[in-house]
Amino acid sequence: MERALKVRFLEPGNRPYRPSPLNFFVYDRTIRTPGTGLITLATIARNSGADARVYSESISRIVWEDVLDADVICIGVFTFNAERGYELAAYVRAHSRALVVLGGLHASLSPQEAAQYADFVLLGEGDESILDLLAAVRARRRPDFPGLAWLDESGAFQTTGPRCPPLDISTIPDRSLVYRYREMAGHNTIWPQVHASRGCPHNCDYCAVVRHFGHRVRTRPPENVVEDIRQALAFHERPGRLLRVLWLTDDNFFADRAWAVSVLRAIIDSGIRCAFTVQARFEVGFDDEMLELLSRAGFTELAMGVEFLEDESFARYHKQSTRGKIVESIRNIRRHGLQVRGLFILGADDQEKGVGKKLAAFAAEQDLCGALIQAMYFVPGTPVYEANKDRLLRGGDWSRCTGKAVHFPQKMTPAQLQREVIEASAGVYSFRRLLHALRTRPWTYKLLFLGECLWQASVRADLRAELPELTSLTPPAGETE
Ligand code: B12
Ligand code: SF4
Repeated sequence: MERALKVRFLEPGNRPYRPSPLNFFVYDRTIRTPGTGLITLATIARNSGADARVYSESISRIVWEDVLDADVICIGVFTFNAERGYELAAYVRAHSRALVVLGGLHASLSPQEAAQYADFVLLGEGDESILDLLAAVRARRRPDFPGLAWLDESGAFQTTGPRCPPLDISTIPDRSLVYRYREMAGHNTIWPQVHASRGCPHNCDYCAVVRHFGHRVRTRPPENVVEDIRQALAFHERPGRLLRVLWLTDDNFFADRAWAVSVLRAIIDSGIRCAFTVQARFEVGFDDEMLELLSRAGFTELAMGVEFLEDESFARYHKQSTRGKIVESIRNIRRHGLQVRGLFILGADDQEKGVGKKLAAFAAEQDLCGALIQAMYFVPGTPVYEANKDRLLRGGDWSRCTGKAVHFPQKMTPAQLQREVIEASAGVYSFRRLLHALRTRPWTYKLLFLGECLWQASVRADLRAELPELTSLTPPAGETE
């Protein structure tokens, strides 16, 4: 009998995995939740008869003895882990005879760059193309289907062009395919995640997600989503877990309203009990029926893409929001008993010194339960990249795209921008706000806020350590500070 095709999937870390006491309270330093995308692809490969396994540097080291004799090695990269992904690809090419394939958001948006490190880049979502790839390898044919990119013998870039996004996205990721995931699943900083829809009808200038997944919203059947939720929760049920939580990781869960309602009803009917969180735009705050359903389904929090504080920035980056609408929306969401977390971007062209303090004041005024604060980053393929590609630090060191300053903004230096991120974080996660959270919030949110204070202290320490180096940078030619 012919041996099954051996396929190994690698998820690079921004920083590779390292056991550390920090892992117990800092969610993204040396451990993180493995992404569901690559696990979905491994599940599809396994279902097609391949011997498939995933190594995620979010939770373990890579066992090279198992990887290097594979037939195909697939590496998935976002921007923040692209440098490490290329490093892994180069290592594999030097030490293995496997076909090396790169894919994921960053590789798809920067195929010329990624093609230098792999035999092939697979563009877009891989749910269907992975099967075409494995079929070609099994038949010992050269892959030839839409959505491929590579460098030919002369080093010239070749591509078969983009590929239509898959319509059937209902494969439930088999998390047991990830090496050591089960052992790590008890960490409170690792959250069960389910991705229930893809695509967003909006067009914000800084958003790479919409360039990768497209404007057409594609959804999974509600009962399929519920089954995934059930499996994700069961998989993470481990001794030591303090919180029964789940993150619906969709970028715009409410984009297809009728579908969102049917998913929430299906969750309610299933009797599943856990604290859910999901990302949301401000519009949901004006939809009382939806907010009612969210509460009944067990949602405790909405993570809102607030992004900016000024109406000039919303207009400049084509984010269809205003500060007034956001404030009104947050008030109504709070009236329904849900917490609101703010997702913010600093470094817009209109922003200047002092914006960090303003952000912290906004979080206090709106009583946000937490915040993710990031300096703007610039992914090839986005309008902000085109407008700023000559203003990037170090010609685009992708590994810094974790919230650090990566460009020369119009009205600040990179060091000043990084200081504003530090100020904002220190203000949102101040001692006063901690006391307020301990006094007023439900116990889950007391615990979360405490954990997030520790996490943000570690983020600020990293940002501060870079300030002397950032201060020494000179602005692009023709500009003075
Ligand atoms: C869940 C999530 C997390 C989780 C898990 C991350 C993970 N490992 O995936 C956690 C909480 C850990 C996380 C952390 C961060 N995240 Co995050 N996260 C997400 C989120 C919301 C969903 C990811 C997901 O499940 N996607 C759905 C699946 C189906 O898509 P996928 O993984 O891309 O996989 C598909 C395709 O891309 C393709 N594919 C993928 N790999 C491969 C490989 C091959 C070979 C092939 C053929 C195809 C292929 O096929 C897959 C199936 O269709 C995304 C937004 C998004 N929509 O992706 C942001 C996102 C990935 N995060 C982002 C960021 C910035 C971060 C942080 C830096 C935030 C911060 N400041 O701390 C950190 C980084 C942590 C670190 N230091 O390493 C950005 C990345 C931007 C970029 N250009 O890289 C995103 C895109 C959000 C955004 N709005 O911009 N994140
Ligand atoms: S609404 Fe969110 S997901 Fe949609 S384009 Fe804007 S930032 Fe991207």
